[in-house]
Amino acid sequence: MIDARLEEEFNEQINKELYSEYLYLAMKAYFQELNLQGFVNWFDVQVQEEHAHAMGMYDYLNERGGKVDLRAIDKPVVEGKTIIEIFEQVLRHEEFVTSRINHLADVADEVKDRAALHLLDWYIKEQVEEEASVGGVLATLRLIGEDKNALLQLDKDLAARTFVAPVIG
Ligand code: OFO
Repeated sequence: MIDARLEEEFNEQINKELYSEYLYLAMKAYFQELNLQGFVNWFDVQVQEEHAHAMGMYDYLNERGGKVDLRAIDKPVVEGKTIIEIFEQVLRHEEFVTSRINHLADVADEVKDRAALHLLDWYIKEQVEEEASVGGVLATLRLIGEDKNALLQLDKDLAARTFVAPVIG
């Protein structure tokens, strides 16, 4: 049986992961308007990954005899007005999620839940990858500046990203 405090933290994090899915869906729409299909694809993969992250915790709560308690998902706010600003927001968001996952691991540590810590190790590694992947796109965007041809080349590169269902835990 899972500790009640940890159960609450997992439920809150399921909500944050579903919010991430929603936020990236909103950003995908921004790139659809610009007809940058590689960026659309990049966000589409991001959307699917966030859904998988939420479901990993959902399944885990069920497995551990916890109760899944779904909450309202906030309206996603795309703050950026330019492509770079959008990716800066993505990076800030991922850093926030990393801090949330670290907090969950702290709680799991406090209640001595080793199984949860093992699961959260996967999420900790995933966040390192997420931040690196977003940081990589952001660095390229900064190099590109106003060069439209280079932007179209990046769009082509991002079209190659594919979703691979993660094996969580
Ligand atoms: Fe779920 O990793 Fe992004 O938010």
